[in-house]
Amino acid sequence: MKPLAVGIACFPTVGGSGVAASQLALKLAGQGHAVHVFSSGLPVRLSSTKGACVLHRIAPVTRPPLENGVYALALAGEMAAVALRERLDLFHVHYALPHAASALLAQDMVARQGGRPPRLVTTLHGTDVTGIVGDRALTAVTRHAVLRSDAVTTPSVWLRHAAFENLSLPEATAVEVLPNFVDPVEFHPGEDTPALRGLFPNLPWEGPGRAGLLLHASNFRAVKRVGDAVLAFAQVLRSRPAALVLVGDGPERPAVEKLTASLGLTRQVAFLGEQVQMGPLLAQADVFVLPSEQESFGLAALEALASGVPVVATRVGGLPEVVRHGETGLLVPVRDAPALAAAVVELLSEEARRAAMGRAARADALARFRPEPVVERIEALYRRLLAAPA
Ligand code: GMT
Repeated sequence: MKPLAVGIACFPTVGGSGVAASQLALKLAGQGHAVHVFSSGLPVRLSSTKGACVLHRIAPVTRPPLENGVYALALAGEMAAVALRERLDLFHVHYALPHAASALLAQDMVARQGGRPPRLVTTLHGTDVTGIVGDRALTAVTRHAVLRSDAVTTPSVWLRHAAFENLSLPEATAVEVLPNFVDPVEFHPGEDTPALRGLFPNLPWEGPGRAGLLLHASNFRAVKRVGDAVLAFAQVLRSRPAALVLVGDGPERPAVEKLTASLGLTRQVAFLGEQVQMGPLLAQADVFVLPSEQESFGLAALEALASGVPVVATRVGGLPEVVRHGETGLLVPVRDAPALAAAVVELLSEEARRAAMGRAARADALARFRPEPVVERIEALYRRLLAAPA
């Protein structure tokens, strides 16, 4: 079949939508499609795979009086220019705003210049739908962009419902659930590399009653409730020796560091900052903790599962679609550090059960979230749109 020319717009940061978009870009490029990525920087997960996709970096506009909010327009201009030059078949944008609005403008520009406007696929990711509630203007623009898209997808059934509700979409709107996926080669159970444990040389890492290694990774936004992981960890320490590794960076990090210090835990908690290679880190953990207030899917949790690590997460959003309670991890109420701690202690205390859950986690991640079937469905969606009359 004829290779496609696809333009993918996404954020470059470590947030889940940028990761999902980068993984898709690489898979599509690997199948021979021409993939153009539009972003304000090099998306982290694309950094080690130079050349597979063409990056169109949208520079910030700093010229007065245009420095405020013109990114979306600069993005539209570049998307239109590339679409005309490279004859793009589709735009696939990740995270509704500003990307879908920019794509609509780019489509219009292409048509005005006599080109064939690329079809528009919008993938909603989470806070683009849940974080704008109460903001009438942004809700209206998101709704418009969704209704004008040729296809709309969400990574979970939960987010599909939320999109209908929050954006007041007509019942007939086609929104397809296409889950995020995980690369089982990049994320796999590790040989027993002790690097992370080496950060805590005074803990007993061997024998019965050995210490447990907890890991959390996120963009440290308020919605992640990273402080709950620290509060729960303090309670875990009352039952067993353990260490907590926090990966990522973001607005809440100073507050979480302050909380850690105020609890006297600086020697048992390590802040690693942003990391590109998550696979080898995850594989060393005993339990992955995700205390989020909201999570449309929880890609970080899926990466932990694929690494053979059971997940203790909150029972919110799409997380129950990813983590099977009692089989691949444990789900607890949100804002409940004691429940989080009890679930972690339960897993750390029952070594054989935790190991069995880790195996089940890997098997389930491979059974339900392998890249190939999802990428096949995305490609089929693209071809369906291109076959339909414009
Ligand atoms: O807010 C974030 O966590 C970042 C956000 C993003 O779009 O960058 O993540 C969302 O998309 C991910 C990929 O689909 C999902 O795994 C996350 O659950 C989702 N985050 C939220 O819904 C809070």
